[in-house]
Amino acid sequence: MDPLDLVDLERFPLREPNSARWLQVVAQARLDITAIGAAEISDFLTPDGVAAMVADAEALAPRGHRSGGRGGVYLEQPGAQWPEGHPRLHRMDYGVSAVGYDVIPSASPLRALYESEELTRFIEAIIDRGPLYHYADPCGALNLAVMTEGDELQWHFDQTDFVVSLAIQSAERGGDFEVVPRIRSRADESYDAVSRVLRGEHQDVVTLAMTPGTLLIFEGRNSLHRVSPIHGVRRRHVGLLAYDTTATTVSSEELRRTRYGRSEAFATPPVSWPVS
Ligand SMILES: O=C(O)CCC(=O)C(=O)O
Ligand SMILES: [Fe+2]
Repeated sequence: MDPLDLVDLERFPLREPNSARWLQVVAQARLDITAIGAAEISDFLTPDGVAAMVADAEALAPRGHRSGGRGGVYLEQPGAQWPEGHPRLHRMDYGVSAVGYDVIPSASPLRALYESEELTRFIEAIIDRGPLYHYADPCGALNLAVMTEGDELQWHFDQTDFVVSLAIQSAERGGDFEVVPRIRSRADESYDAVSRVLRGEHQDVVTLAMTPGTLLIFEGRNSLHRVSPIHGVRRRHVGLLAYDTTATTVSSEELRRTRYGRSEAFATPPVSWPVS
């Protein structure tokens, strides 16, 4: 299977880098990132492409490791130095299941698309920060994030510069990707504005549609974001495609244990699941 066959190549000619259309799509995505910190490339996949990804995601979902509990905005342990009510101390419920790269078989269309050279070059051109590499972590390079009834992701800032996600299936209700673009900067944490969002003042919140088949390139370091609670029986599936500007970055063992339930990756993806 050639994973590029799942992409709408007329609109997004990944096989023709530097063609006029390719350059136009890249330029538009760059403008969107500059303006709002996100480029939403809708209908990146064809309808058949979406269907193939949904079937794959449903088959992979049982391989996910569920994590949940109370999570903070800054993805750090609460420090004693912050006064009561400070956003650094704020904790909210989260719940999500993550299927790690090491358990995604090479026949998976999601994996094949992630590993395609053409997609990497396309994203590299949009990000525009020099050579881009697949994230070197054996679990974290590619994830399928599966969310079911009651799951949600708390308001947070990412610890990476950008994340690339592929919307595969939406929940029946909820599961919205909500963002306050550029609420903070390197120079200004904007704690007051962050506190207002945490208190429920949502006038600056935008919801990104994430219709199935959308490729989203998102700068999450300075844009506060969350996934609202999921309702209904249909699972929400999102592929999280990780890249880095260095070839050797990996996650800590602790992060692997919390997110995937194992600190050592499988050497090859297990054929059947559960592994006996
Ligand atoms: O599932 C999503 O759409 C976003 C996930 C996210 O924000 C994250 O993994 O940091
Ligand atoms: Fe995030």
